Amino acid sequence: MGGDQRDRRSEQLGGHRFVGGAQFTDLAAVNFRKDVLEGLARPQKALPPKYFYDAAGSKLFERICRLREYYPTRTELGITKRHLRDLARFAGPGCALLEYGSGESLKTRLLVRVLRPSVYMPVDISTDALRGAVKRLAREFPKLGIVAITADFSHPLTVPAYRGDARLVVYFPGSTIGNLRRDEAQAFLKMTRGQVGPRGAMLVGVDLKKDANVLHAAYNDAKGVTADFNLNLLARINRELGGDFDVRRFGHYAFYNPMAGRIEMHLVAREAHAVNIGNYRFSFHRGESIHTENSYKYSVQEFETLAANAGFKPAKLWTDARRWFGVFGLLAA
Ligand code: AVJ
Repeated sequence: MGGDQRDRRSEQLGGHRFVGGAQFTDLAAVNFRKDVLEGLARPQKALPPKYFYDAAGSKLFERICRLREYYPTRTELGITKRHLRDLARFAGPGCALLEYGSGESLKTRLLVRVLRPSVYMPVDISTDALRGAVKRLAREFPKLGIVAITADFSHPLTVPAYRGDARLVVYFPGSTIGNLRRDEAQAFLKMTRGQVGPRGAMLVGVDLKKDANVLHAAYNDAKGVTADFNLNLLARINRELGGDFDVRRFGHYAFYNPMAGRIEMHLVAREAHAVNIGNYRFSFHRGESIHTENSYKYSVQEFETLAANAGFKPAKLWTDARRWFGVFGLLAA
């Protein structure tokens, strides 16, 4: 490809394109490009995990959730089924239910059936995942008002004014909060506390600390689905930003860091080489990693302290017999 052609191609792929003499800008694509270029320029190369979830990544994540080794989804679903009435009572019938990172929304369908919220507002970074989930939900609950929002929960969101004076309850299942550092998680809880107001509440699913071997297996499954999920991030950069990553030159590496209390996922270069993204070039040493995800694990005590510091009263805890996963019921303090 000539230099000229490549420049034009990277311009189109960077989130801007020219159609009929007008410039069209896709802000999500612009942000993706900016975050990737910034992340790969750091001494410890890093990519934000929110970019895992394009259509292919969302499918791979759904496969992860069904893996024998990946206990969180199954465990949280079990807790939710077992305590459905109690969870609904805690949220209060007729509440406005705002869900972050709704994804497939299997647990939500169960909760909605019993809770009967006045309005359901799912927020997800993946429009594809959101569309699928909303379609199923609308079919099952034809009278339920649904306001779906494509957004990234790391930035404050203005809650749509559709809820009247219904109590606002934020539902944040799936241990998605684990992707945030502890300080970010506290800031997120504080922001949510501000959103729900003095009568509001929050239901949040949190993966709990446990035997490191159980954690290790969950992020190093035998079928390699987690590896494919991790590597898809590079393939996505190739597809959407015109990168030339050779995914075979990277290996999936995940481990539990007990000091930090988190699983870390990395993509490790198998050999020294360079990668181009548009006009940018990034070189890798043999064994150099891109840090792609943190998944923080909490003790019950740690999470309750975090919630209390954010202005919530930790009022309820639903958990499984092994205490592997916790669903915390938080009330505005
Ligand atoms: C969606 C963030 C909860 O941390 O377990 C699964 C993502 N990464 N396997 C997690 C994930 C690798 C997942 N969360």
